[in-house]
Amino acid sequence: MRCVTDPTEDTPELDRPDIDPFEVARAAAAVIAERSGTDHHDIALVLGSGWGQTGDLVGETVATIDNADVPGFAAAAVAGHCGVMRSVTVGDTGRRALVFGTRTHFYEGRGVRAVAHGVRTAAAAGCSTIVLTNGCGGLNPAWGPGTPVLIRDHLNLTAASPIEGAHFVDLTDLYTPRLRELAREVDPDLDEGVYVQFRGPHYETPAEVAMAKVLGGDLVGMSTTLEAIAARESGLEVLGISLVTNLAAGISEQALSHDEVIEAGAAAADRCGRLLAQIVRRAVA
Ligand code: 8IG
Repeated sequence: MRCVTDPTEDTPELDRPDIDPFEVARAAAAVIAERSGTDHHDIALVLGSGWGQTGDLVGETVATIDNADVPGFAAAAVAGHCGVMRSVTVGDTGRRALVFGTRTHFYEGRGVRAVAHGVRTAAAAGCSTIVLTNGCGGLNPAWGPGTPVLIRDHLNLTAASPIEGAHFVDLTDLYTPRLRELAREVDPDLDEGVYVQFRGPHYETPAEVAMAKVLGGDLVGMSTTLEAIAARESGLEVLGISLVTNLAAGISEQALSHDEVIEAGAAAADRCGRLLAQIVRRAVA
């Protein structure tokens, strides 16, 4: 595995002004096509915290590709662990899913292009739908650790956008209503909420969580909104699902025990895995 990249390289490739991020995404898609034996993927999944194992139920893995082998995915800023992406069959539908085992977070400091690169690569690989998952804090005390929640809308508090130039993308139905309905057909108990992306990497103060609540937020995390915006810019339909792994700061009277979170996470893996597999199957049907 060529996962360790050169930390002395001071400008991450994607960030250079002479680079076209969409061209790098096309180059990435070409590598994926070569390694996976198909130039067309139908749906992409980004697996966030707590979702790592859930991709396995989608179908058979046809190819596993080191991120470091794919243009734009090798991080100059972060040495070491790099993750993989997989090409997976979707049940017996004949469709193919591109499953990203990791994502680049805005707080990593590699810039918005690196954050959006997976999404743009998915679009270049032919995907028309992307499922963005994450682990997050919950503001609703009824959502215990291990509760999956559909993202209905978001508040992007990063003060950044993945879009460059005067390109005014409509975000009215960013999280496609049809895909949310489909998810609720699979699991009628799924609640919906507004996801608030903070820059991180620190968690929120209780006052910031209270602010998020006043603003209409239900979930707090450090990912997803910039990716969702980039996805819409690229013409993808977006489904967002959060896994509440902890109550947000100040919501619970006491800090949750780690054991409780682990337990809830393990119990949720099964539900989330089946949920994701069935959603993906229906989404490509
Ligand atoms: I897991 O409580 C997870 N990720 N911002 N706040 C933010 N991100 C998170 C949290 C949380 N829990």
